[in-house]
Amino acid sequence: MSEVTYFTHKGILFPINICTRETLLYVENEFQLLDDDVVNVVYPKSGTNWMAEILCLIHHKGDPTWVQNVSLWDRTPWIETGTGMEHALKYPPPRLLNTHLPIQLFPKSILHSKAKIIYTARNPKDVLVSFYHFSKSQRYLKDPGTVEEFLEKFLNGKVTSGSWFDHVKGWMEMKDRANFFFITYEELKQDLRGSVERICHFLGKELNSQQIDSVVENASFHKMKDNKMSNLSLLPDTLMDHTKGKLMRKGICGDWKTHLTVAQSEHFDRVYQEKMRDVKMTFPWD
Ligand code: PPS
Repeated sequence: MSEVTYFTHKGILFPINICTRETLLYVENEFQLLDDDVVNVVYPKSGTNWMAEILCLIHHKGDPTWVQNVSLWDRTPWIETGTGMEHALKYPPPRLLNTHLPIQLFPKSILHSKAKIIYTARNPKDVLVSFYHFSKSQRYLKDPGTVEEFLEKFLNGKVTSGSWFDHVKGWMEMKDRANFFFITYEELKQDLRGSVERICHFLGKELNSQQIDSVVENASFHKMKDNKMSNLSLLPDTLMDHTKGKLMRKGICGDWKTHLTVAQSEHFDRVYQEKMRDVKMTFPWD
């Protein structure tokens, strides 16, 4: 296996094995968002696949046939990757698209599109822990080293998709737009049904009570963990070493408490307060 390498595009790290500068420039400057697109925007390890599954189930009014038979990456192409973009361009509308891009690299066509954006954020300490574990299994991500080493990289934005702080702050500039919906992983965990109802309302989708029940049931951690179309177990061995980790790891809030020392957590808090001091919002983890 060749050594994992990243390249820097406009200050953000991307894995060389799955992204190219050409695709990133194409996505930013040429890719046309359509008015009926729904874009799932998420910093890595914050609930991307979960929200994608929810959106797919809503799209089919709770019928799980699609999510049980078509892989998640075919249902919701990851637009900043070469294969994801190829797939997005062939996708019959209405499209469901995924991205981890920070706002400054997002398609400029959003400025004149009514495409709907759903942004999911998660407690960054849990993101860090999830990212740390996932990095061990993904062949296109560098080995994270120790928790201490990865913590420093994470706090300094020296991880793929860049700084968590910049990502969240950048996207929060959209929060008052009618075509933007903000939710947290913690809200999904606390009240999945209520969250699904709010998402349906935002999307203008009317699902009856049984259909909502089916979305909730089929997007549960256990259903997704057992669904090979959603749990990444079908990812080729060239991309993922399945012996070293799983996408559906724990799916809980607060796992950081079992990984970070008191000193690491306090250090994290200091950096968080400094970097987020100009943000006039409160989050469930504050
Ligand atoms: S990725 O690889 O960046 O796209 O990862 P992402 O999907 O954003 O995040 C993976 C984490 O989300 C958890 N997950 C879920 N939690 C609860 N319920 C459901 N249905 C669910 N689906 C995915 C997954 O377990 C990862 O979190 P950790 O903490 O590692 O378990």
